[in-house]
Amino acid sequence: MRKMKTVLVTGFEPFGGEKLNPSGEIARALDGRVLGRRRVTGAVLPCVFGAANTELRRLVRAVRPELVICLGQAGGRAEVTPERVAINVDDARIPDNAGAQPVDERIVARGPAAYWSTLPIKAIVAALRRHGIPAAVSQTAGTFVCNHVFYGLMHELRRRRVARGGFIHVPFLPEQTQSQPSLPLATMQRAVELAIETSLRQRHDLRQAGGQTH
Ligand code: PCA
Repeated sequence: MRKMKTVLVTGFEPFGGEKLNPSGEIARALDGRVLGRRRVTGAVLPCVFGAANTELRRLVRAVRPELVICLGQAGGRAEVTPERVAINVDDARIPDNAGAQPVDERIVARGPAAYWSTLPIKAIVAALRRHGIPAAVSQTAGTFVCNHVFYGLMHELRRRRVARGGFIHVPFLPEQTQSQPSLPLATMQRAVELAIETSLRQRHDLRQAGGQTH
């Protein structure tokens, strides 16, 4: 029997004084699941510049996934937001979980200024909305550890034509906040399942206006 193809989903450990990170919870919940005839490996990355990308590279090389979706928490956002582009800069507003706070540093010294997501981001937004889940394309993943991992992922995948990947930011969980927007874990998990299924089905993105916010 041929080995089942794989999908890698990563999230992050809590950071910035939080006790939870929805992205890590989703990755843990999806670990071992079979979706669209692919086995999902879910893993939690440290919220640490450098170390997060070392661990991600190790996972990509070990799992050899055909699809990689990295997740992160974007507190304050009300929608599930597939990111359009990763940029080659670390510029931290707060220290990471190891106390590092890089300012205006390149992620890859001779790397390009940016990489596009290779996920069908607008098709994902459309699929989520069809299922009643708030979703929007985001134009920036920021300049903290999430953008760092998104850029690191696309740099690692740049020569692997078969593997596609990208990044999706998710809102807070209801347990994390009383005043900010949030979504239940089950809804966000469903959103990521739909994003995986849509990405596997749809090689090229939809070309349609609308759906952008951030
Ligand atoms: N969100 C942070 C880093 C880890 C996470 O979940 C970010 O948006 O950069």
